[in-house]
Amino acid sequence: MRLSEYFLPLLRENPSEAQIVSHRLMLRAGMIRQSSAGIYSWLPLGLRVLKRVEQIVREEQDRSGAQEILMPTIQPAELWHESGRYDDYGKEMLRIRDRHDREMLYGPTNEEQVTDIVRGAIKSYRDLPKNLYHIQWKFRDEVRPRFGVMRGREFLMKDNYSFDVDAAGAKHSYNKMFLAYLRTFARMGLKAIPMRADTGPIGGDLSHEFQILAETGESEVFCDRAWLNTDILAEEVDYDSDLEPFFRHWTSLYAATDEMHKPDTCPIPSEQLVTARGIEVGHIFYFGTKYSVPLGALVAGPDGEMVPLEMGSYGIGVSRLVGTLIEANHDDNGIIWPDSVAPFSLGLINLRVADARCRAAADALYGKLRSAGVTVLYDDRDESPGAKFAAMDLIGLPDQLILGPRGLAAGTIEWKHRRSGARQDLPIDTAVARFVA
Ligand code: 5CA
Repeated sequence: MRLSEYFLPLLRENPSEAQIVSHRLMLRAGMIRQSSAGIYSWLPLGLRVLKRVEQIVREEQDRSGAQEILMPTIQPAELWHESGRYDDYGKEMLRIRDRHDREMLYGPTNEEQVTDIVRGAIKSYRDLPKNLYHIQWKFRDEVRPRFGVMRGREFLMKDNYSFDVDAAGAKHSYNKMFLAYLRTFARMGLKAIPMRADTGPIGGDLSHEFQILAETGESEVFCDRAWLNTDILAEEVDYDSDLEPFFRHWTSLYAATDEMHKPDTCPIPSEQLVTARGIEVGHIFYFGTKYSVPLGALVAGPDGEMVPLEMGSYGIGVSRLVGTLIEANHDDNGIIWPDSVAPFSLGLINLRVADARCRAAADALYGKLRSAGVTVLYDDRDESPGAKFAAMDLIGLPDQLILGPRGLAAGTIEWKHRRSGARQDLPIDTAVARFVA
């Protein structure tokens, strides 16, 4: 993409409404614009990152055996009357009436809707287990939307729902998601600590939140100091094996959110306990028959008896992750994208567009990189070098190639690694090969 043609409305000044660094940088880097409180438009650069995050989430859901569907954003109120949650959900739910005066709502979550789909389609334990996910916009009329996409009113969530015939099967489904979540966040270079959590309006009694430790986090969390030195890698584990040992291993170190942490009964000594702030990027729940009983989602079990489905639900804040990734990866000059989610992998800067030789060499390099499949943002604008360096650092692409008349005369181009700041002159002829995966 040529920057001269790209829609990238950068802001020079820090927007006064932004209190945390990710919100500031998303606005300054032209990734989002606010539409109304807690509701945003995603501009080209921001959308590329959102799509990459979404794709990692999707790949790990698929790998776990979950199947993608797409449910609507607007739901009929009847389903929520059936489950009894229509009144419970209170002011957070955006309620709508259609032209026939039917009660509708903009979905804050989809337990009822997916249970309705499954109850009509699955009649026997032989068709279980099933795990269905979708990546869809949600609306919650939050009292205090804030911090940009971190606590929005409209936000993108990956949510999925598991259906099993009995509690043992449901726990296996829970463990699979536990594994999928550790893998998902690790692939983004994030350290998400699984913490015992409260179930709130979703219900149930087994629940974990995945928390990224960060000063700007909205949750107060408590964990064993040993977590600080524990790496969480995208482990290769067979999803069909017994996942209990894996689950036990990753829950053996103490970690709890503030609703679950009880100082009096905390199992570890106070000098071993860390109190910190966390960003909740995922939340998983096992709630058994909470929805299947009122909605009448029953299947014939192995002995022919009709039994209610055992269910769990699992959420990842896809749009929140974009802000979280910036909270975890930035410096004074701007964003530093991890390779796995970067909107482009390389920024190519032509320092002297008025110079015909520089332009020809930069154009040729741009062409070669594109043919090699490298995603490149090419700064071919007629701007000062300082403005170009600042823009490239602000948007945070992992690598930069800087071409100027002096290097060109010597047959070299400067490579700058955004994260380390390391710089090196590379021969122009072989530079492309270095960035081909
Ligand atoms: N039905 C369940 C799981 S599918 C559910 O709704 N869980 S949740 O309420 O915990 O939300 C799942 C994830 O969505 C959270 O972990 C968080 O990362 C994200 N999320 C929740 N509310 C917001 C919000 N207002 N803005 C941005 N992300 C949010």
